Amino acid sequence: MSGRGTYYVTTPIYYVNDVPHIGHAYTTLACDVLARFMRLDGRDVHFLTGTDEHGQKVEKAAAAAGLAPQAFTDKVSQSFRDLVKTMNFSPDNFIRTTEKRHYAACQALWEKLVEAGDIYLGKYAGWYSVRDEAYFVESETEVGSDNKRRAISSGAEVEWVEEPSYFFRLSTWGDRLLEFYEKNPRFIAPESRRNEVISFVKGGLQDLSVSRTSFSWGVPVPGDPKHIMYVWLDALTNYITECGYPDTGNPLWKYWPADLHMVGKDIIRFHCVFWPAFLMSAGIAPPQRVFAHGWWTNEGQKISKSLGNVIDPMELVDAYGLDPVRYFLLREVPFGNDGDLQRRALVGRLNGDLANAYGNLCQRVLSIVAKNCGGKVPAMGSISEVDMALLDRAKALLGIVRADLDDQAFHRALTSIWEVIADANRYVDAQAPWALAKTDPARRDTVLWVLAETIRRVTLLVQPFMPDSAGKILDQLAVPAGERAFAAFDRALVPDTVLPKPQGVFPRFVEPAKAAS
Ligand code: ME8
Repeated sequence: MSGRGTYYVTTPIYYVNDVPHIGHAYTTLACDVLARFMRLDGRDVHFLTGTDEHGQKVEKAAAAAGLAPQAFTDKVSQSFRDLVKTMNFSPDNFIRTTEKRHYAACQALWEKLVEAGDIYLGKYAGWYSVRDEAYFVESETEVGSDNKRRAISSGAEVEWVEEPSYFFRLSTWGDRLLEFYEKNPRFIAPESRRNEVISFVKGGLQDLSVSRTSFSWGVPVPGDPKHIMYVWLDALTNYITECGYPDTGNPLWKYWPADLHMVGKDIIRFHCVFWPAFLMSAGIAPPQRVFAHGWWTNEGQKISKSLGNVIDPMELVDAYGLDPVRYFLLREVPFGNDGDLQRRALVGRLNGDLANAYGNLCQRVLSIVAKNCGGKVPAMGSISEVDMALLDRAKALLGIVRADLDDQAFHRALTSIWEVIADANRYVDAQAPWALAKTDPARRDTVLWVLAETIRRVTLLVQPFMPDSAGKILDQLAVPAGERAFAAFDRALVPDTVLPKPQGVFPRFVEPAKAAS
């Protein structure tokens, strides 16, 4: 699929006030699967993740840890880089907002906004939530029974802030934003989020405070360093810092505008309202798409530090294995919806979809081949209608998965792949190759070839989701490294190729307590 150009996909950059949790792993996983898929599909991919290191929230967390902000962010940022390794993510770069080049990009963007006449000096008097790093009008807050005022959307406490501040004339951007959404129907997904953003903008926008003077951990405003930039203006800029901004001659500038910013549903307003307005004001093209995914709960409960039920992705991987966790997170819940993480469901998928369906198919076919066909890819004789039906279904998968991933419908892509796995399992049962050994060895070989070939196609498409496991299965089919990209999808296994000894790839999960007894 070369010739389809570049593909730039980004995760939000994560606050370093705390260590990574399942929400971070989920967002980056979705991007990782897209990046891997697009690379295999011949696209020139740039996949960016990183950490958001400025602002009051991080400054407070550093103080609580008794560390200077830079030392603190160095430490916590590392735990996000460790997560990249644990989860086998494949970013092309990991950006930090404390990098020098990022300061330069933020200040250059600021100057463009000033030149456009969209920045003025005023005074902010209103509510601010440090946890959300967001401003709220009073009607977006409520006072609880404990007499504390909180943001209704997030439940985070707000505090009254009154300080000199630069403002961005967001109030003048409403019509231009609505026109932009109208002309670019794919800009916000899923549809429910698009409607939410449109009605927010139609409700009228207020000018946005874009600098703070009451603390200092951030990027100084050019020409007025008492002010530091609002952390969201700073953070959003990371996406263009990476491409070399303001140097649009930088070789990485070819990736802008980004194909996709993946975000959680809580940060859609920043990405779909503020960000395109900043960019259009500065004369820069907005990104092509923002997808807002849902939130996980833990066994039915909202995840929160105070409830002590934060899910550590590393722990999940230790308990269930990396690829099963990657599979489960994207298969269990229609992407875009909220989901509940239940261990019972995870084990069900691991044993059902992975061990019984896919693992068993590979194991059955490859061990019969090893025993009966001299450990070589069997000879393909004449192909019957049933053989062709299975081969055709496997062949059609690439187009189906490509279309699903264009819509970020990971669950649909996986469902389609697993339907072919189920077809292949039914075909094994119906054709019973073990029974053909004596009566019709040529037919047995053909059946086994059809199955091995189906496993090859399916596994090529499983690679982005479960890279290690798919790699092991392709090794067992002796598919050369150079034939694992989708350009080789329509080639076929070559009879007589020597195969390594088969080995199970998806063991059944047995509860540790039961395993010990
Ligand atoms: O928002 N389930 O960073 P962050 C799923 N620095 N996703 C969840 C989740 C859950 N239970 N909890 C959180 C920021 N998330 C900013 C981004 S980008 C220019 C700046 C997701 O570390 C959440 O939706 O607070 C968000 O997308 C991501 O974790 C990071 O949040």
